[in-house]
Amino acid sequence: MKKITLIPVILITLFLLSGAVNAQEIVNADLDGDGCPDEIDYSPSVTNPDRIYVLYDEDNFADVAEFWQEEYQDTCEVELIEAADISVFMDAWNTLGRVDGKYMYNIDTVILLYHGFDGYMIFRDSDVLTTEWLSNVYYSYTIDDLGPIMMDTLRLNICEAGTLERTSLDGEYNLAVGFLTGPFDIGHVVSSDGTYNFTCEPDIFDERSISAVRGEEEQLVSYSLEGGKIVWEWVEPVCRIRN
Ligand SMILES: [Ca+2]
Ligand SMILES: [Ca+2]
Repeated sequence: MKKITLIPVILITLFLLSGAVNAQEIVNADLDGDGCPDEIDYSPSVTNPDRIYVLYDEDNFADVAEFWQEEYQDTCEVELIEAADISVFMDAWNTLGRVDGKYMYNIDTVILLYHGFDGYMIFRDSDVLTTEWLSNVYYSYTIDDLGPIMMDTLRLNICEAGTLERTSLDGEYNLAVGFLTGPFDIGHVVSSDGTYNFTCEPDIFDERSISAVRGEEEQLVSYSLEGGKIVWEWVEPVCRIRN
């Protein structure tokens, strides 16, 4: 009598277990292979279009933001986001690529236009965002306070954000390495070893220029991780000074 009642119980248990496995597979599924799991993908059956975001200090770099929009708008949709206040910046960062909390866009590139110095970037009212090793000195927020994000390239158009002296693994990271090794998934971080200089003449395109300058040399560096190790290489600026 007992055996007869056990059989359906075993069958139901097996059915539920197989259902649980299938449910797990469904949770992890990425139907369109765009890196966003179906459950958080706004359109799970459509590959998310690429988008470039420019987050910038509108008090100081509004013209530079327009330059970047013009530079890229023919190849990719570019969205400018005014974020001179650090609270606005953090809220914006945490929703990049998303609509109603779900991913609609693949983040190709994020460009940050801010004043900065060795190890931190500066916002309105002198708020700063730092790497962890400076947080006791200039405490405002650290990179690790930002939410997780996935992107191909992060461009830090910020002075001293990519100083080569700050690339060791002892924790005294520059901003670029801080972002690269932070709680994010970023392919490359392009930044400057020295002062980041942008001269911009709005009426004469040929005199617009972008360069990272230390003395006579341009010093743009691209950082990436290979097998957990930080590697870097010099890269050309998007456009050069034209005299
Ligand atoms: Ca997907
Ligand atoms: Ca999709």
